This record gives sequence, structure tokens and C-alpha cells, in this order.
Amino acid sequence: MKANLSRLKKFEPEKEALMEEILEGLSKTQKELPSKLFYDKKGSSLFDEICNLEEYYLTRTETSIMTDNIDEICSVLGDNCVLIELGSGSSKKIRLLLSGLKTPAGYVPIDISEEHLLNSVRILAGDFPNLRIYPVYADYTQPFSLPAIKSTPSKQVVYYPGSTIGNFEPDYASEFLNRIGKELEIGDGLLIGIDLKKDKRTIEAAYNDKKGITAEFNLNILERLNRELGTNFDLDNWAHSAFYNKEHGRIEMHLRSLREQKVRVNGSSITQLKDETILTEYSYKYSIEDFKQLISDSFNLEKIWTDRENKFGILYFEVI
Ligand code: AVJ
Repeated sequence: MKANLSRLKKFEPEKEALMEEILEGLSKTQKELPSKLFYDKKGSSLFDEICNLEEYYLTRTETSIMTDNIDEICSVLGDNCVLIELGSGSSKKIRLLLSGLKTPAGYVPIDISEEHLLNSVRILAGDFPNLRIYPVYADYTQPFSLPAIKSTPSKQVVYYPGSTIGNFEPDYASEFLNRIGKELEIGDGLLIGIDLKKDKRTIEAAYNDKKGITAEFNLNILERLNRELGTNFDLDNWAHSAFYNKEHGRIEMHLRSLREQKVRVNGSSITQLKDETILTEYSYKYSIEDFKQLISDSFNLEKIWTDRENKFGILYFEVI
């Protein structure tokens, strides 16, 4: 069975709703833009580049934890599960699971970048010719329905790697994952990657790489808005800024205005003072105990895998 691309499920976010969300964010005292905007075609490949950076320990560490524990992880998941991946991107990490599981009932990659999703699925289908793939093009924070799986899975496992959950504020993360838990059945699983609290220097380096790829990734949001929504941000007037906020346990990524300027957004003119910032991303770092509490309404923590330095955690939860 090949990936059924003709039956790609699309839940494309409406442009108008997005515009409203953007305008609302830019009207706040601390201006902000939603981080999901990072992931257009260019942003998705810049993110892939970030994952290979020396300073960006997250991907490397997560992958090595997976590799080191793949047998145990697969035996916890069970051979016949269906894997549902939130934000599948290049579908690289899933390969370890797909190679380790004997007869997975299916793979449901969900991603907000249509092109990235389809390319990755095509490549994956070539390498796993017996795998049933059911791609879903959606913003997974919005309601969407899952495709019908042809063979009956032993259970459903939501795979949410990369510490992407850290992009949401803890209250929202809690509500979002607990809600997913309610849609699953008792005994279904959540395999999730979490970036753990650690020294500020290591964290800040990961978001301020020497090659400037993260800066490019951050600025790409403005380029995208100009192209897709007709705004007129002058990219030379903005600088990347990322720092660890210890009190909140999060990296904050901002775009800082290098001078006083006005920007046109959908008919409105938005004024930026010199050094005023637009917040583009939070990346929360958790302790395992805090994260466990966060989703304890729906999930019970069953297994923990980490690296030797406790930089990153892969946690397996079961729906209760
Ligand atoms: C994909 C959300 C996990 O927060 O580390 C990387 C995105 N931003 N560098 C992260 C990101 C800047 C990344 N996540």
C-alpha cells in the first residue's frame, strides 16, 4: 500500500482568520506573531538546518536517546499500533520507530506545511513500501478528524517529538494535550519529547547559533507576511533576539525594531518604536515532574528515557 496522496486530508487554515490572529497579536502591548508562521517552505527547510547545528543540542540528543533505546521504546508501543505524528516536518525521527516496529498498522503524519508534508511522505513511502501512510495537512491545534485506518490497530500512539509542546504556554499545553487524551481511548499512548531545564548558557547558545540560521528562521516570518499577506516589513530594520527567561523557564525569541518605523498590515498602520520587539516564539523547558503534572488529567507517565546529562527527555504516557 502506497501513501494515498490523492486522499490527502486538508484543513487549510483560512487566510482571513489568520490575518485577524496576526492583527490581534500586533495590537497587544507586547506585540506578537504566532510561531506556526515559521513553517512555510523556506522556514521548514531552515528548521531542518537548525536541527543539524552544532549548538542546537535538542535534535541530536533526542535522536540519540531514541537510537539507544529503540528496542525498549518499540516494545512499549507494541507492534500493531498506529502512529499519529503532530508536526511531522521531514518525517525523519519516525523512521527509527517504523524500522523498529514489526507491523505498524499505519502512520498519520500531520503538518502545517503542505509541500514539506507531501515531499516527506513521498520519500518515506519509497523506503517503507508496506506502510500505510495517511497524510493530514492541518494546523493540529485546530479541530480536524483523523482518517479511517484500514487495519485494526492494537492502539493509537500520538508521537510528538522535538519538544514542540514547549512552544505553547503551560496552561495551553495542558489543555491541548489533555484534550487529545480525551479523544483517545484508555490504554492509548503519547510518546513525547521534552527539552529539560538546564544551564542558561547551553540553552541560549542553541537559539543564537554562530551561522545565523536561527536569525534567518526568525526573520523569515516577516518575509512570509510580506509575500502572502501584503505587509511591508523592511527586513533590514529588524534584528533577531533570543534569551532565556529563568523566571518562566522559557526561551523567548523576538524581532527587535532597529529604528522607529511604521508597517502596513491589512490597511492598518502599525507603529514600532526603536528597540520595541515582536515576540515570535516561546520555547518552554520543563522538569519531568512538572510536565507529568501538566497532563495528569488524561495521562499517566509510564516510562522515561533520557541522555546521560539529562538534557532531553522522551516520555511515554498512557491514557487513563
Ligand atoms: C520546533 C519548537 C522545538 O523551540 O526549539 C528552533 C523551534 N525555534 N530554533 C524550539 C526553534 C528556534 C523549536 N521547536
